[in-house]
Amino acid sequence: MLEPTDLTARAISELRTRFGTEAAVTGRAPGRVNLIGEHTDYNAGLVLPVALPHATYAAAAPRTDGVIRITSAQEPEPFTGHVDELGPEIEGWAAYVAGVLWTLREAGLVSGGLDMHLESSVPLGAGLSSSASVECATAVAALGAAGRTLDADLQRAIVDAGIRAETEVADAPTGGMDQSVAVFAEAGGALLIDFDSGEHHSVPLALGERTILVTDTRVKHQLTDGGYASRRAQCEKAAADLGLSSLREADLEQVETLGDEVVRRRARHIVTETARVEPTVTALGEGDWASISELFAASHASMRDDFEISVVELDLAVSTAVEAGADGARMTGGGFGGSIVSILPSEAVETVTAAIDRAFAEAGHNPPGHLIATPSAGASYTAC
Ligand code: GAF
Repeated sequence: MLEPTDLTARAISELRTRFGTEAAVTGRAPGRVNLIGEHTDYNAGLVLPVALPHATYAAAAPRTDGVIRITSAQEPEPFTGHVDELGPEIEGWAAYVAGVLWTLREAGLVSGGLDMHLESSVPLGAGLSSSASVECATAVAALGAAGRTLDADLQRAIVDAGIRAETEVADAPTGGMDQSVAVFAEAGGALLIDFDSGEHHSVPLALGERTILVTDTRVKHQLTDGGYASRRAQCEKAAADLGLSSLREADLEQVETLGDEVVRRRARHIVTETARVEPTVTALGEGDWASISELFAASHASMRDDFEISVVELDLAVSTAVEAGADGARMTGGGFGGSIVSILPSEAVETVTAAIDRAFAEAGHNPPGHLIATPSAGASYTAC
């Protein structure tokens, strides 16, 4: 099991070792697992993610000379720059950290330099939003170091800064779900976000003796490698062909009139997936596991067949989880690798994880990783 270790103390001591600096503030922002509503965010649709207990931790100290120095436990090269010289051309991993400092500076929210060190327990490339957790941990720590109070306006600004860093600096044309849940999630609930109205609220989960299990297939996924962007472009084409501003306004009858067969299937996924989100909220609130089983199965089939973002490892993990006793299982996140999410009786966790491990070994796949997704809180900072 991949444990959600609190890495605050390590971030503080690494900041001291690497820079000789005492932390003024520590920030934390979680990864996420999406329960349902996949690729619907950039189609003005609904999503239902949960914040993981696994998070990125940032320790930071402000500097008066404008210099920015950032290190990460997961990256060999430090980033060094000056706050007045940040721009959208920042490359590599620094796009997610220095990129956010640039977008925060553009928004007039930070103006000084800082030293920062990052640690993370969110698995990388697992479709669990490690990038957004890095962006939001960086932002919340930088804003804390700048003496800002984390109110609703500042939370919104962090989400926007993270989205801009990801889309304009890292060149990943993502939709905003990951940054929104990294900031707005409340412990114990899932976050229902409507990307048409911009509203979000925490919804209760009647989990009782049920567990949310995440299985990382260890097939690395990238949001910058073209597959994600091509799905987004096909959705935009479908909406344009139908004369709509987004697929949120489309119904199935309209979708079936689309001439291009591939574009039609992509649009069908978005319309059916959006329609599955509210019934999932109801079923989770009532502990209606039979409905979860059907909704998750339909969602996975739609991503596999209509949206074509699944891979054999994801399909195997899903079918094995269900055969071994999960109520429901589906791939989660951007796809082309990454993780599945299952909901299952807590007493079945060992049986299900062992069955997936065995199935992967028999198929010759790399061993998967498992974690328990206890619904956690969004980003915050603490003064040292
Ligand atoms: C990735 C993106 F970053 C999100 O915006 C979302 O589109 C998701 O894939 C798919 O639901 O995590």
